[in-house]
Amino acid sequence: MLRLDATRIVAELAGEAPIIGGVGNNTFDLIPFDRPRNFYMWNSMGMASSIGLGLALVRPDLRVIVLDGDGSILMNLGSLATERASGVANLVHVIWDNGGWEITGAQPAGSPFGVDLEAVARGCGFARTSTVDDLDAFRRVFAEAISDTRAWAIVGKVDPGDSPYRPSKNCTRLRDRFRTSLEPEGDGPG
Ligand SMILES: Cc1ncc(C[n+]2csc(CCOP(=O)(O)OP(=O)(O)O)c2C)c(N)n1
Repeated sequence: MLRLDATRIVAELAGEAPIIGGVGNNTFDLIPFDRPRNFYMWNSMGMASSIGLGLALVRPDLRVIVLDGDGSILMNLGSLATERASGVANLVHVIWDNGGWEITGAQPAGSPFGVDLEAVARGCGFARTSTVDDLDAFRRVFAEAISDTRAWAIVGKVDPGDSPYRPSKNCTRLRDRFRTSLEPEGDGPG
């Protein structure tokens, strides 16, 4: 499964849900599906889950999507436990598993050594989890997750390969556009 194709499915099904992109490729492949409610995180490896959790807790009226990387969640593994401990219900945490840190030279990490991130999420208390490795299965599972009322963790097995896309490096503008899009009646400056 190509991460870009799976990200397209997320964008198609997201509706009003804000999407938090994780470091590097996880954000970069969101760029073709640009919208004010996409948050493009630069460099803060591992923090997409924490940003998504904070947003989900203050905005229980929205489902919040996190697009994470396997290498990133390994760096902030405790955030899976924090998500459950918080009682959050409106979070859909997608983890793209390409077997390591692709963008810094494809150093292997996690699944090539037997790490099962879905099992980790389950062990942290997620009641709704799935691991999928093709687009049809991903579409089915993601559609269920986005329309559910419980928190989900989905591990999407994706092929190696870096994204060619890049967001602006004006982080202040990215933040402000995202914030404005979440204000009542706000759709952001576009
Ligand atoms: C604290 C920290 N360490 C290292 C990096 C460098 N870095 C940026 S992206 C990345 C790999 C992220 O892996 P993953 O989330 O699995 O995405 P992938 O590159 O595999 O698509 C690394 C090591 C960083 N940005 N921050």
